[in-house]
Amino acid sequence: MKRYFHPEIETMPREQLRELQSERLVKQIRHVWDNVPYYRNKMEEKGVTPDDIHGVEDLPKLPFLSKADLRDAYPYGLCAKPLSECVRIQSTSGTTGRRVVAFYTQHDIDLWEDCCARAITAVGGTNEDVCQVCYGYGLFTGGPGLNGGSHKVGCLTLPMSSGNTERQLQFMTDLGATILCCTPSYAAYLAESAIESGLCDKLKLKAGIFGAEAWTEEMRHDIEEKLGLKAYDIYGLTELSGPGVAFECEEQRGMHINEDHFIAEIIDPVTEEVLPYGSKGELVFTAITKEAFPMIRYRTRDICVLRDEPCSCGRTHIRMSKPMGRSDDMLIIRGVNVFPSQIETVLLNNGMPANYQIVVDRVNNTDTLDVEVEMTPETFSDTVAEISKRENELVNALRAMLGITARVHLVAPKSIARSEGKAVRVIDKRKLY
Ligand code: DLL
Repeated sequence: MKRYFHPEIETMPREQLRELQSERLVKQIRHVWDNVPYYRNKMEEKGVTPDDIHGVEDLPKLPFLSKADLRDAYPYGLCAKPLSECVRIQSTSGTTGRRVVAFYTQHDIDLWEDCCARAITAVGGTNEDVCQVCYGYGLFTGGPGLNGGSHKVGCLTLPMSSGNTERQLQFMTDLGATILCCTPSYAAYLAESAIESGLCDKLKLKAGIFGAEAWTEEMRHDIEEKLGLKAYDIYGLTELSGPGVAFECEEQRGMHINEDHFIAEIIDPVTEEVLPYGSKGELVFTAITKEAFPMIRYRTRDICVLRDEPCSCGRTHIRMSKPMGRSDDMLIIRGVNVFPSQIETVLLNNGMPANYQIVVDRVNNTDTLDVEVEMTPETFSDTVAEISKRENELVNALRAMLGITARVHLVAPKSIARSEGKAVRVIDKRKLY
């Protein structure tokens, strides 16, 4: 069976890989300097020019890039190719105010799909497989990325997109899907639905490629048992192309980073000092092959550990642990990126006081979002009908801002516990990290 999609690259001796990275980095820095004034300004501020960059060892000389920079430069400010050469955009699963828009040339899409093809091959995928992709298609990168990878491997691809569970199960059983790609929470939901409908013995699934949100080892075992497959993790973010930045192999112990395309560093999120492999810190990536949206030292805000110990699968690329949290306050709820500050904005814009609490939980493998808001003494005397009308207005306003539905509970004044230090705005009961 084919074990690697790109054997020479995936098993390349580390020294040679570093040389390749250095060569690509030098070229990439010249590319952004010449084509993106935003990068040039940031580099000039730090007193560094392309002449100072000779290889990977010079990476720490370069300035970091953050989500704030992306917002600053929105929409075209970080695009490094003329629009006539760009063929696609994708965007984060966030919201209006905070959306990240990433640009791709055809070459960028090709390399991204290669990364996803490596992930599919690593779980045993070949042209004999039927690959059901139930990540969302459209602006979200999950569907298009895995779809492209599946084509490259030669699988029969079922471009299902998300939702419509009954139809998913029908195609899965009728067409004999062998590989399932979706978020881990949707995989768990599909498993439960398959059990309820008595379809489990009709399933032919052998592997699942699950990512885009945090999930635990317990969840992995549960999904594996219920769907009768091996469940593999996959990591990525829109800014860097999408899924396939890193993926798990048969060892299922950490995700190999596609290091010929992405150089990974771990930093202390406060001091910004680069930490050695094995330390826990914030993951920073430099994309060394992307043409339209290069990303130099991009701070992902994901906290994790990098390990360079050899892997029994034969791949030489380093592995990252599952993300263990974030160094900002972003929540991922039903696959959508949500910042507590957005919820606060909606509440304040709708005349509510800033006394609120956000409660996130996972019930029957689906994330729930509850927002408790204190009423003012004046509104507290309203009738039940008026209060419920108010709650519905807030539900609609939150949906417009976040793109997902929250339950809103108006509660009595002063009923939310006050904190002596920082207010506890978010209670995340999911225990994912
Ligand atoms: O979630 C891309 C993706 C699609 C990855 C499909 C895997 C599968 P964004 O919407 O930009 O892109 O969200 C990126 O999601 O910074 C992490 O915080 C989180 N994330 C992604 N993969 C994982 C994972 C896609 N395997 C943000 N485990 C990232 C935990 C993940 N968190």
